[in-house]
Amino acid sequence: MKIYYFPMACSLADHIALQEAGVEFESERVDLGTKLTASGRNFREINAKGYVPALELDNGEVLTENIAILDWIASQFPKLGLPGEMGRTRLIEALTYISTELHRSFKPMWSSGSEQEMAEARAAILMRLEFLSEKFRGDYMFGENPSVADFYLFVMLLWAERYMLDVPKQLAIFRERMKSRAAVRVVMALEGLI
Ligand SMILES: N[C@@H](CCC(=O)N[C@@H](CS)C(=O)NCC(=O)O)C(=O)O
Repeated sequence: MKIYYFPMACSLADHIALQEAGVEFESERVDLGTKLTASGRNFREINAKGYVPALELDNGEVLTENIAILDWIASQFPKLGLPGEMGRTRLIEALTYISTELHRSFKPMWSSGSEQEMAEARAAILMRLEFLSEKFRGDYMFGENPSVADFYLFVMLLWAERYMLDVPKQLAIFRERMKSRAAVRVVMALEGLI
C-alpha cells in the first residue's frame, strides 16, 4: 500500500500510524500546488479531491479522509485502536472532534486570515486543546498506549508549535513524548521534518 503525503500536513498522522503498525508500505510526496506526485503522476487521478492524505490499498482501492483512513488502519491493526464494545465508537468520536473541530480551526492560520480571524482561531484551538487535555487517561489520550487518535492530535500540536501557541502543559509533554517515539522519528525524518 502507499500513503500520499505532504510534509507536516495532516497526512503525517496516517503516515505515522502505518509506521507504528509495523506494516510494509510505500510513501510518496505530493506537491499540493501543482498536484503532481514525486514520480510525476497527476495526483487528481489518484484522489480527485486533490488533497492529502490518500491511501492506495494493495487491491488498488484508494481511501481518502483522515477519519476513514485512521479508522481503517486501527481496524487492521487493533493495537492502534481501542478495545471493547464501545472502542471503535469512542475512537471515531475522538477522530471526528480532532478533524471537524480542531483541524478545521487552523484554517485562518494558513489561509492568511485577518488579525481578528487569527485571534478567534487561536482562541478556538486553545479551547479545544484544553478540552482534550482534560480527557487524557494516561500518557496517551486513552491510556498507556497510543491509538490513531494520538497521531492525529500530535500533528495538531506540531501545527500549534509552528504558530507559537502556548498549549496546555500536559499536551506539551505529550508532544515531546510523541516526538521521541522511534516510529515517529523515522517518519519525521522521511518527511524532512527533523
Ligand atoms: N477532509 C480532508 C481534509 C484534508 C486536508 O485538509 N488536507 C490538506 C493538508 S492538511 C491538503 O491537502 N490541502 C491541500 C488542498 O486542499 O489543496 C480530511 O479530513 O482528510
